[in-house]
Amino acid sequence: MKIFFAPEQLLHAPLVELNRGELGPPFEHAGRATHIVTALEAAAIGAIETPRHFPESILCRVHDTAFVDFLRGAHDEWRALGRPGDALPICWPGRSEVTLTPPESLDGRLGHYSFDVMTPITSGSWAAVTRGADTALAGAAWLAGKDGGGRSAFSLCRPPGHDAGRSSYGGYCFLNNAAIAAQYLRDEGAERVAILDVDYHHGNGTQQIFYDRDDVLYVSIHADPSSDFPYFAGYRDELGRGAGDGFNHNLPLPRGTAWAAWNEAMDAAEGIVRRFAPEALVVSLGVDNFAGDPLSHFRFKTEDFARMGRRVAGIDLPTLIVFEGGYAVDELGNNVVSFFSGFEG
Ligand code: SP5
Ligand code: ZN
Repeated sequence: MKIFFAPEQLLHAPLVELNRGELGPPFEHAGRATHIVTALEAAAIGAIETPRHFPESILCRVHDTAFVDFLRGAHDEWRALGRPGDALPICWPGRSEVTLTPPESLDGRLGHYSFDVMTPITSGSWAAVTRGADTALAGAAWLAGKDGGGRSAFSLCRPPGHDAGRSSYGGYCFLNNAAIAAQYLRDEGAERVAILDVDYHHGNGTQQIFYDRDDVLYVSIHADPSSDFPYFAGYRDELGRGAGDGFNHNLPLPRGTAWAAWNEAMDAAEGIVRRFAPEALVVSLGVDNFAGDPLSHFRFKTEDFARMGRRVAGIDLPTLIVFEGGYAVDELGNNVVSFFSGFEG
């Protein structure tokens, strides 16, 4: 397996996360990535390559330029105001007072661009997330035959990306790595690209970015948003809009779901992907379906990720796997290695 990982991704290091009304240690931390790197090396899944740098303008193929500018400067602005620690939002527009214009105040813009309080902007966030995008792009370039090339790659991205929208961040995500990679594959000549999202959570950002389009299919299997984050998107009746009508598919499952029921949803997802006849597949891989995950409520065992990997390989397309969520830190490496043992097996 061709694996890409940029160590600068460790520079995003949130100090705290608000959980159940208390500030505690963040669930999304750099140790997630280092555990996976160690496990991939020990299992000899493949050599880990540092991605090259891609032009920043590529980010704006799926993200709003003003949003990208905001992310780049937000923590410097925060410090210039004499504030300590991480940049966090304090208020959001109410439903009746939505404005499309970002306010001048930094606090106004933090509320304008974010959708939750659990995604702090830290001093190293910009370096980390741009190198995360490079990590995804290097995998896409590998599939496109730009830098050598092959039929599959793993982009070990961290922090994750699938909750980040065209001009919104949240769910621990800032730049949408999978969307950036899918758009790159389109720009390099793939007529149709499918994104299959198997993270426990719905990828509301990816859905939003491609919601009006018929050239990038989004299919997601995830926890029912009526019980789980991101709560406000990921329902079965969200099927796309305009030209994109019929090119977005959500397969929500109840808490407690184990392999068998998930596997049945995967039958449906695979059918949707196959009917679309894409030239490439981007997989948003979260391993937060794991029974021991502290944020999640599915019942996957470590060996179920090998089954998941085998199902993904069975779709039989050029496939880029982009890492998303998974918070049971001590088991993350085993679960990712299990996925690749099935994918390559
Ligand atoms: C990429 C990804 O996996 N994003 C998901 C972000 C989920 N945010 C956490 C939701 C809040 C869960 N409540 C915590 C319960 C802890 N016992
Ligand atoms: Zn997740």
